[in-house]
Amino acid sequence: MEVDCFVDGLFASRAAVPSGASTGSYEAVELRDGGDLWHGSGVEKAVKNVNTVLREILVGSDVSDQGSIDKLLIEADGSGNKSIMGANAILGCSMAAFRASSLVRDVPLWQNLPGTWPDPILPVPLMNILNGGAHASTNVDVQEFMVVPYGFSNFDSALRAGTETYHALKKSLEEKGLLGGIGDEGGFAPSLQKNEDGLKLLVEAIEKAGYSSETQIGIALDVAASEFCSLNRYSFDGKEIDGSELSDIYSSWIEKYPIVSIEDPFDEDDWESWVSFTERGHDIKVIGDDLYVTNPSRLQRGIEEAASNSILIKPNQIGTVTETLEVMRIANTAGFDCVVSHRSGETSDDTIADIAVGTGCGWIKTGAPARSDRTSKYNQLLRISESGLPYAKGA
Ligand code: 2PG
Ligand code: MG
Repeated sequence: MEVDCFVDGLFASRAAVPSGASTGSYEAVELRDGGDLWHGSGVEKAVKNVNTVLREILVGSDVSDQGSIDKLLIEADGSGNKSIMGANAILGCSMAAFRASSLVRDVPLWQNLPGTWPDPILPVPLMNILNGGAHASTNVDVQEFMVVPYGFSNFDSALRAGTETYHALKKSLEEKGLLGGIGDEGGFAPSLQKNEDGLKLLVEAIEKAGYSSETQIGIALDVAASEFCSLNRYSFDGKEIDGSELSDIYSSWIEKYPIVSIEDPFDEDDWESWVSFTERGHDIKVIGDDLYVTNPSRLQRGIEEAASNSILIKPNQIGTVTETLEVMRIANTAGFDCVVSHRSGETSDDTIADIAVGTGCGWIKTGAPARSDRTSKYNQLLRISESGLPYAKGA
C-alpha cells in the first residue's frame, strides 16, 4: 500500500505502509479485500479509499499542518479503529504528508517532527538475527532473538558489530548443521531443542565475532507470547505452563544471559502476569507490543498498573503520525522507554528511522542486517549519522 503526495501540482513524496504477521488483537484495522484474489490479502478497497474519499478531503490542505491532516483522516473514517477507510489507507496518507512537509520546509525528516522532543540521537538497534514463532516455520516459540550493540562510540561501529555477529551466527549454525532458511525479518531460522538454545547461540556468536557480551553487545527477546497462549496457559518448550512459571523461566535467563529487554513476555490480555513480572524489578526493559498496540488508552492502563516499563511503537498499529507521536509523549512523561519498530511484513519505506532519531527515543527495532526491507532503515540511519549526531548507547 503506497501513497503519493503532490504539492502545488508536483510530485513531492511517497510513503508505503507495512503489515504484521503476529498482530495484536487491539490494533487499528488494516483493510484487506478478502475473497480469492491474492489469497484475500488484496488492498484494492484501501487504494480506492485513498483515491476517492481521502483524496477529496485532503486536497487543498497544508502539508505542514500534520495535526489537521490527521484529524481529517480520523474523522473521515469515524470508526474509532480505522476499520472503515483502513488503517493502511489512512497511515499511507498521513506519512506521505509528513514526508512532503519536510521537503516543503526543506529540513530532514527527523528534524520535522511537530512539537518539541528530547535531543535527536542515533538509536541503538535491536537486530533480530534468529527468527522463530510466527516468523519462521520451526519449533522455536520465541519469535525474535536480537543482538543489541550498545557499547560503541558511534552508530556505524555498532551496526558493523551487529552485522559481524549476524555472520558469526551463520557460521556457527553451519558448523552445527543447523543452517536452514531465514525467517520473515531476515534472521536465521533453525529448529532448536529448547528456546534457551537461542540465547546460547547468540552469546556464542557475539564472542565469536570478537565482542564482549558483558560490555558491548546485549540480547533482546520478543517472545510474542500471545501467539502460544490460550486461556492464560502458555505452550512453551512443549509444556503447558502458567504465567508465573513462565516468569521463573525469564528470571533464570536474566541471571544467566546478557538480556537487556524482553518484549511481550505474556499474552496481550494477561495483565496480571505482566504486573507481577515487572514487580520483580529485574534491571531490564519489559516492553509492551501486542499489549499496548501503540494505543493511548491501553498504554495509560499499563502505566497505571505498572504492567511494564517500556513500549514498542509501530505507526500502523494506531494509524496516523500524530497519534503515534502522542503515544510516545505519554510514554516519555511516564518515564517509559520507547522502541520504534518495523513490522514483519515491511517495505523499503524508511520513515521509522527518522522518527526514532527525531524523537530522541534511543531505540529502534528493525530486523536483521539483511534484505532491502530491513537494510533500508539501517542505511537511512547511516545517512543521518553523517550529520554527526551522537549515538544513544542506551543499555
Ligand atoms: C513484533 C513485530 C515486528 P509483527 O511482533 O514486534 O518484529 O512482528 O509485525 O509480525 O507483529
Ligand atoms: Mg512484538
